[in-house]
Amino acid sequence: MEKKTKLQWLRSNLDGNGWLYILSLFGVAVYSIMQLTVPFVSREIVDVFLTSDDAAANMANRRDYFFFLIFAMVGLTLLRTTIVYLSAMGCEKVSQGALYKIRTYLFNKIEHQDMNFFNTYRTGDLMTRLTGDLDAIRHMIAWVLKSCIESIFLVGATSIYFFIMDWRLALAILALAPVMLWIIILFKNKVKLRHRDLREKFANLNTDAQENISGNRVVKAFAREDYEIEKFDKANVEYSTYSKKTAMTWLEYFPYVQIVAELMPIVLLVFGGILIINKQMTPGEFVAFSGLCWAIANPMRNMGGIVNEFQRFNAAAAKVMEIYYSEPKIVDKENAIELKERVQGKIEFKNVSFKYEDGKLPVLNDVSFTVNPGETVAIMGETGCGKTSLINLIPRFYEPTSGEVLIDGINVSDIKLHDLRCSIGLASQDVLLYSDSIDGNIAYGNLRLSLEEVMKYAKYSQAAEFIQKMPERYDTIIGERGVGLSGGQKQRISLARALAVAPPILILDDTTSAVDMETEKEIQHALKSLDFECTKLIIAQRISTTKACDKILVLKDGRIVEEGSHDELVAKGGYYCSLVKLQTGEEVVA
Ligand code: DGT
Ligand code: MG
Repeated sequence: MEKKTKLQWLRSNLDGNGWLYILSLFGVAVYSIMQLTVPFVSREIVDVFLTSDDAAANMANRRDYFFFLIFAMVGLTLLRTTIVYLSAMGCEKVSQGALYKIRTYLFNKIEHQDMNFFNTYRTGDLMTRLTGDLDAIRHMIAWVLKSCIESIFLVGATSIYFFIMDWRLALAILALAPVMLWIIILFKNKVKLRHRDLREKFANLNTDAQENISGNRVVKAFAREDYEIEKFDKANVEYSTYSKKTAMTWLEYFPYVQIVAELMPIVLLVFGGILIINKQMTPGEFVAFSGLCWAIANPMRNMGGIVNEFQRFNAAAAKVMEIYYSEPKIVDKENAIELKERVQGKIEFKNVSFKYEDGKLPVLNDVSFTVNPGETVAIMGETGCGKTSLINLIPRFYEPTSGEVLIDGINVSDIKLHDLRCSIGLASQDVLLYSDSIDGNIAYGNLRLSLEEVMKYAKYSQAAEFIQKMPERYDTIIGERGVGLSGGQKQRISLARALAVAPPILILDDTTSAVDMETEKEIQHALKSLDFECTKLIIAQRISTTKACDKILVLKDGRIVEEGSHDELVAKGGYYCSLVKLQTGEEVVA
């Protein structure tokens, strides 16, 4: 995708409301210029009906004109108010539309990112991009650009009007503008970096809060509340101090802006006075000048706020655009193969090596093995030897550094990601259940499932019994992150969820580690009599699980060091054999 500047990017996201926005900003320009109409009409009233030599005669003879001016003043004010209202409504509508569009797009982008993305970005930071940063962008459309146009047109129109009335006085007043502009530029440069840092501090604060809330159980377990409060307070103080510092930046410059603004009426009084004394200017013109002095001074004063918001937008847009233009590395190839029929379930690893992008050492080294359709294969090995990393390569959560992973003889990187992942039922090591009903959690991968079917899968995973005892059975809502269920219960629901898609390939990552031996035995038994064909790859630590498998792979430091059936490996007398002895208590092998 072609990369755009921040403003171009903003324009491209106006979501079909581009013309409404242009019209609204045109309205802003019009009502800004119209601010001059009241002083213009007042000047005419003062000149013709109050101060001229024949004011009394004019009032008597040109009464109609007098009333016309009064009505014009009222009418124009009403018209201006209407335009102000409509323009503000227009800008608000456009900004909300753009906010909705960008937010939807960003969420979509995040949903389709690969694992590396989630390893890189912290949740709190992503949340900041989806909330605070997006609000700064909405504010840009609804207020900042509008105020900018307002100021430019008001100053522009007033300057022209001043020049028409008296170029000498206009020049004297406007001579102060470049000074003001210079101060604003100095401020802009300084506040730019402050906003970037402030935004970072805010993201840190959000990350701290998010990690703490989701990790509240660990905090409680270690009674670390005070420590966490102190840590959060530190981040909070830092953000608050920086916020103040950023706000104060304008106050550093404001006195100078104020001095320049205050100089305007003085210049007007001195120069205007001289011109009136010399009869080079009418009192009406002087009234118009002094009545409009604010139209130059105020926008200049407001420029500080506008520049401030501009820089906030800059910092936020940079963060949002980073996600907006980010592309996942793991995507469908151009001519990716669609899996039209259910796969047979053959899995092959051919000389696969793998290293995490941010990791230093390779996790898998030249791993080769084959699992035939319908087979059950166990993967064993010490903690950290690379079991989870290995199975993560099958659904393409990561790509091998070298070698190939194949399903039914097709390289997984050639298969459409959606079809590939729909062919795999995965119960991962870290169980995450949604704050939804048990029914909803089990049917997550297949929402068309009837309650009867959900119950069938719950039976396979030995979850049916405890679910029946729950207050609302399958309608019971599971608390956040599965609070309210035991570890083993969560694992069984996660297993039911993986089974519920009736996948041709089932991958279980230590799924029964928290389940008692008796229940585990029943699960093993149930897995043998599933009512659909499926190849099973099971990571397990217990011999009771691996014993009946067709094949067992033993991993050590990312290499397969033993491969064979239970009996073959016992006969071999290696790591597996020592594990058997250790777990059955026959003999401890050193
Ligand atoms: P387990 O579950 O404790 O029995 O261990 P395994 O065998 O499932 O180990 P695994 O595959 O999770 O980790 C293998 C190595 O890779 C280990 O040294 C930790 C490292 N590792 C795991 N996940 C990541 C990751 O996301 N990024 C990086 N850089 N390293 C990782
Ligand atoms: Mg693991």
